[in-house]
Amino acid sequence: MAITYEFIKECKQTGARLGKVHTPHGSFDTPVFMPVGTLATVKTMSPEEIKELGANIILSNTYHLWLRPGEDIIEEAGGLHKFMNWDGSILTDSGGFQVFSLSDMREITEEGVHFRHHLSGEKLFLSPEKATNIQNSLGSDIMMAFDECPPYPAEHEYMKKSVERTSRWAERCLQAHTRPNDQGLFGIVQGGEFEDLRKQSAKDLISLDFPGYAIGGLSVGEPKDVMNRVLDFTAPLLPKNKPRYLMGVGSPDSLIDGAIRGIDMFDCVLPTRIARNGTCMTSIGRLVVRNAKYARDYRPIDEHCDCYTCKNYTRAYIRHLVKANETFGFRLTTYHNLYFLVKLMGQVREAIKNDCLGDFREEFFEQYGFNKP
Ligand code: PRF
Ligand code: ZN
Repeated sequence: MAITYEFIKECKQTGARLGKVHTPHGSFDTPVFMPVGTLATVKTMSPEEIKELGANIILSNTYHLWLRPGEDIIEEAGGLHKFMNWDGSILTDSGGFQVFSLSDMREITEEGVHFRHHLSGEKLFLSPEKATNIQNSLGSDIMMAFDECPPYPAEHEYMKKSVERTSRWAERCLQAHTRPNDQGLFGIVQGGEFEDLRKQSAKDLISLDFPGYAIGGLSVGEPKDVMNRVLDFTAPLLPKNKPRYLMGVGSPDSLIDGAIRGIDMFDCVLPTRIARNGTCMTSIGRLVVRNAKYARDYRPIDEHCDCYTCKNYTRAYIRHLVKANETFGFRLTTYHNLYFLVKLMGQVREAIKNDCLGDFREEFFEQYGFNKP
């Protein structure tokens, strides 16, 4: 099997899982945060910098790479790893979610999704087979099944039809998959906020025996307590000997609360996206470095951070760069935010090892300001 999960231990205080995932491009410790490199680059960062800040797996997108430069070019270059000079692990999302969040005028049929390109207006079609073929051409270590992620809130009746179709699509993805020996295909559990549908979705997908499972359809506008409640009843449905991935979640509080509910993998554009408008994650909450109050502040972004940015540059300097739209400013804030989340996950793993993730959560939330009413 291309992807294997090594379970190490459970935190006695919370039930969070410590583990390791092995892929053809190396291993990573879990729970893990995966930086997002949509267009075969983590915006502003070199692969060497991504490695240096501690990430061993990144995420990229089928939808975007299919539209440009086209998967044929990437395949011809020797695959996505070689194309972008990244020798760590890569997970590609299937395009399912991007079609629903980015494109115009969608029509969903049993066969797949017809839609128009959000910029050019060009007519496009994506199906389970097509999404799988593209990911086989890209050569990612972990591929995702082509799913439907309905908006929140959705009616139970619609969601049931959608979940059943997503299960049939998952089977078609498995059938179309040509490289099961060096690429692992994960199934995606949908079902919105409905316990019966999450159960049905998990059961359908587990019977297909994927090497890993994702929970999709969350962080789509629902309140945090709804997400946590859905995780409470969904994560325990999944096999203990396979990795569990919560898609599109990356705020520090949700990473900790997800790990506590048994999630092993996370990704999100949040740290890199907010970095590019000058917002930094710190141990005491978000810092908007653009603010006038930092104009003469010669301290680092985060006084408790030992990243390259914080060791060498001040808030005043970074504020100046960001306000002047200087690329180097965005590189510095991006580096810091990714370092912050990668380090946070290291702390989460250490707390699981020591059976004290509940205590760590309390302390972190207190510091970060989440406990304020
Ligand atoms: N499905 C897929 N990708 C996703 C999601 C999903 O439901 C989400 C939901 N937060 C993010 N990315 N394929
Ligand atoms: Zn830093």
